[in-house]
Amino acid sequence: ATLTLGMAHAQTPDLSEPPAIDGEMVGDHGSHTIRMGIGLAETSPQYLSSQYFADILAERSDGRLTVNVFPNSQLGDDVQMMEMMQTGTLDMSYPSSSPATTYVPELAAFDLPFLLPTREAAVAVMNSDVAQGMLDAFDGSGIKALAFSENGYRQLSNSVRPVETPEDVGGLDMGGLTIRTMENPVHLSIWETLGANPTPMAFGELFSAMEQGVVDGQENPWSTILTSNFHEVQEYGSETRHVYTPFILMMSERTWDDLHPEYQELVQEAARKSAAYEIQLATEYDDWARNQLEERGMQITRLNDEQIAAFQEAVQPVYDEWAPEIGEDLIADIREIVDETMND
Ligand code: TF8
Repeated sequence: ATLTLGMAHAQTPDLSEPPAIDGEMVGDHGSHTIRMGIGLAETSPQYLSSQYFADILAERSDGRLTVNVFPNSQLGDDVQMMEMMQTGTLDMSYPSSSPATTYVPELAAFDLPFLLPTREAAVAVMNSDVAQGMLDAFDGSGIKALAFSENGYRQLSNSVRPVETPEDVGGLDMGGLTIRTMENPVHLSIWETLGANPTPMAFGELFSAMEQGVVDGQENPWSTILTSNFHEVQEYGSETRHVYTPFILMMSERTWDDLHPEYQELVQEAARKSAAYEIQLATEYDDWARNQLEERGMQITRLNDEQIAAFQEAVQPVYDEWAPEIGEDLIADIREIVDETMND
């Protein structure tokens, strides 16, 4: 039992329980079974908060609204599952904002490196009217975007060498690292600018690509690296925190339109509550997962302010290239929200 308990504990920190489910029962407007596909493992904040979302719906509808959550990218990757929601063959998913820029280009603001210096600033932006405008911009696309939550600060990992500086990425005479990126043009630009060879790839293919040496490295939050067991094929980690990526909780518009308005209100309320809980879990996971990765033998380089500044300076051309495309005003609005949180 101890070993089992130990093994179970190995993949999750002592996480906060979700808030008690309160609120009125909704009326009887028929029964619905909702299929939801997500990318990450059952130990991830993404999965645990999705189960809380399901529990809220079940409890407040007296069991008439059932959500079945399928983890580990088993129903497809982020891009495929968004297409499946558009055509109505999947009811819900929880992709990163980065591959969703094909639907709402303004989301690419979140892919600008080092734009959100603290989690407080990132949460303030995700809770802002600017962010709500991005969610509303999905209307009519076949996807109803319900809420932002935290995928998190992205960290670089690789199987070749420790990375402390941009030169370690580009390799100079050693040749640039081949880094898997999400399917997002700003991320491609970041790693090209750093002298790497960026390779866009679906998350579900990443583990075997690293295992076979098709790519040298990838970048994701520590909790994803741990819960997806990337440490088994990645020796080196660098605490770059180069991008803060949100998740977006989404429902097919076909599924949404089939729901009675009272059910729609409950779905929206449950989305906001489960997204807030997900951010809490992601926060509790972050440093703990990094420490767990070190305990499992990953050599993690923490970067000091000067080393981070060197990366910030090295990726400035990404802003020069993408700010006009994304919108200087939008970026200014986001920076204003960030500044307000930093001045408190
Ligand atoms: C990535 C993303 C993914 C998440 C997950 C599939 O690197 O960070 O880990 O979107 O839901 O592709």
